[in-house]
Amino acid sequence: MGKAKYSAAGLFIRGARKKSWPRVWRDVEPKKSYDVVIVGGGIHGLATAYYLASNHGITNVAVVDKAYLGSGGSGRNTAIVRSNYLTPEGVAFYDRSLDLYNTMSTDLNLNVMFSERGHMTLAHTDSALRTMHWRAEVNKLQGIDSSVISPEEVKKEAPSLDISTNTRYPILGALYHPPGGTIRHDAVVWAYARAADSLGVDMIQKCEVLDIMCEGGEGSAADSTDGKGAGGKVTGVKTSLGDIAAPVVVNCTAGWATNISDMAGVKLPITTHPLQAAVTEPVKSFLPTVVVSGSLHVYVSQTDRGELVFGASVDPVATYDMRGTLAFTEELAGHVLELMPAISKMRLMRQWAGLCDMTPDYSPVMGHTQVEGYLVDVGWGTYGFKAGPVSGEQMAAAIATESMPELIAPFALSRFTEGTLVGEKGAAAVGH
Ligand code: PYC
Repeated sequence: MGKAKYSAAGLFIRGARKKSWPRVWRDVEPKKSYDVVIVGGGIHGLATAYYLASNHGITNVAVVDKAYLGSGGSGRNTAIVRSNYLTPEGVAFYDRSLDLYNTMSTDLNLNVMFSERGHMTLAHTDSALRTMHWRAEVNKLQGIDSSVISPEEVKKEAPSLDISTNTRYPILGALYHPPGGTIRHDAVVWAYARAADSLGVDMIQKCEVLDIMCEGGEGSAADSTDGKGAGGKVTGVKTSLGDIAAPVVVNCTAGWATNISDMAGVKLPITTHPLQAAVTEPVKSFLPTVVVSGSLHVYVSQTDRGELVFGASVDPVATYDMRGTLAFTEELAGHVLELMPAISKMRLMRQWAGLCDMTPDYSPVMGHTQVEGYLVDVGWGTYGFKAGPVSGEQMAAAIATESMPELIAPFALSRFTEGTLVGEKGAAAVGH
């Protein structure tokens, strides 16, 4: 039998002796110019860079991040994937992402631990049940495996749930979506970063964008109605590591999407709210599926290590503050115990928050803008992780072909002035 590259003892000795680990991607200084600069080193930015290089042969690309790769929403989400949305546009888009996630481990040669364990959204009221039926019908028409199931079937999928009728929020049924599940989110960051690096993309960490350089703009770009070019043309970015020239700059940030976009003179209809999450101590596996309760503002899944990962609604106040609050912990505990009274003795180990950029219709803003060469992939609200692969694939196509691919055309910024919103609030995991 061949010798493993790293035995457990070898790993320990390497750690103890502080031997240097081989780098998974290069540590580079920024060049003076690139064909494309991507702002934001999360899954969206890295995926865009990877698909630019792999699908379109555009490799003179830099991804810049003011912190480290995956330090924003990519490392803070609750790792849930699904495609059971409410609009045909949303379903088609997120389903393509699920396809890409399905083959990612082999495509990128790194195990992203996709656990296709099913996703169940509980209905506690007649109106919630009606929305679940609506979603199931939209889903089925698009060929998505999604249906409404009874409380008894809910119990079969998740035996720890209390389906008795004498509770404050009895379970009346659920939208069940077998292709949904969880994925190791850090692994997705590493997989895209390593693959992009191997194709020649530069990833530059601790490089903060201070301004977006443009030329030829007239008045305010936000006033323009006919789109591209009215606000001028991008020429590059000013960063904490110096100026970088580029004819194309892509905003793939979350949390700071509006601040970055303001630098290009493109106003976005986004407010930023923190979303808190928490994790328990590990216990023996007992929750085989992802469970979501909109009315109780909670979603939960059990990791392969046995911890329960919980998320909730976004905090009600727009802020960039990412401190955890006691109010969140208390509400979460109360709601979780209504669903699963048996876990009352489990200890919560950690809580954290990420920033969610909320748009008026709960759909993202993607594609070209009024400023030539300035593109956005922003406004992900609470859906960013699910959409990472398809966003990267489609944004890369938008850049390479200078057009709007069909899958993302509905998410153009112009929909807010044209009145063609893509309303996905009804598909949010929990009420926000
Ligand atoms: O929409 O499924 C969802 C979700 C899970 C966590 C945040 N959003």
